[in-house]
Amino acid sequence: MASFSISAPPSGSGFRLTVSKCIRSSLVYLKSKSVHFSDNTTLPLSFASPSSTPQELGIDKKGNSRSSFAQTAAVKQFTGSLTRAEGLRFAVVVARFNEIVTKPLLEGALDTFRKYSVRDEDIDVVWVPGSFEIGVVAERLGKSKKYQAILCIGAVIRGDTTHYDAVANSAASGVLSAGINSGVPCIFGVLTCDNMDQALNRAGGKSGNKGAEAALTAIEMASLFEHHLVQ
Ligand code: INI
Repeated sequence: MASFSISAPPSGSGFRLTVSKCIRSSLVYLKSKSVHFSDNTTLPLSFASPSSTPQELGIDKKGNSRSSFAQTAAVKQFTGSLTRAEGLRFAVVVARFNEIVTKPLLEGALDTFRKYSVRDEDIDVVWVPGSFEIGVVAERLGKSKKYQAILCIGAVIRGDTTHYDAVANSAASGVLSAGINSGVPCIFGVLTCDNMDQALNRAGGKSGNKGAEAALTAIEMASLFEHHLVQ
């Protein structure tokens, strides 16, 4: 715990307060208290809030701050929950291009929604020709305000032409714009891979299923917006 010591300077005209262990955060709020000395003088002092434990301040047993942002009881923190998904509505926009990859990504996403108590009737799936078309549809769905999050699924696989970069970049900026313009979280579940092997590995193969992971992100963001942020 941080400790303080007080000593009278030679002149007796004031006191010096020494913080013997350093609290690095400037977010430690001080409250008034007083200290009594053997010569009957009383010095009003300021300390951290009495309820501020080292843990609350993010300080470990050696007195070091865990992060540069010490937490205080006064700071509210919000995070979406994965356990309050029932009743949330989702749209999934999925590209038909490279369907051998996007279908298992979609299945992974739907399995995850079910596992986290999202009802089938609260999920709409919209198919589009390729990843390039995802953004415009996601934005329309977002603006409908029927859904708490839009999950976007596609697979862009590098070929011999620069088409890959154009499609991959357009898909990413399209999904980003859709979220910003509609005010509804639009989740980027579009794989951008060097080859088909890599893509299949990420669609239920040895690297997991990125569709399932993106569905978790969708639930967390939907919950954050629905339960904590003013629409
Ligand atoms: N669409 C994809 O989703 N993935 C790709 O890898 C891809 N490549 O490589 O061409 C692709 N192209 C189609 C594109 O998304 C559009 O549907 C098309 O350009 C028409 O606008």
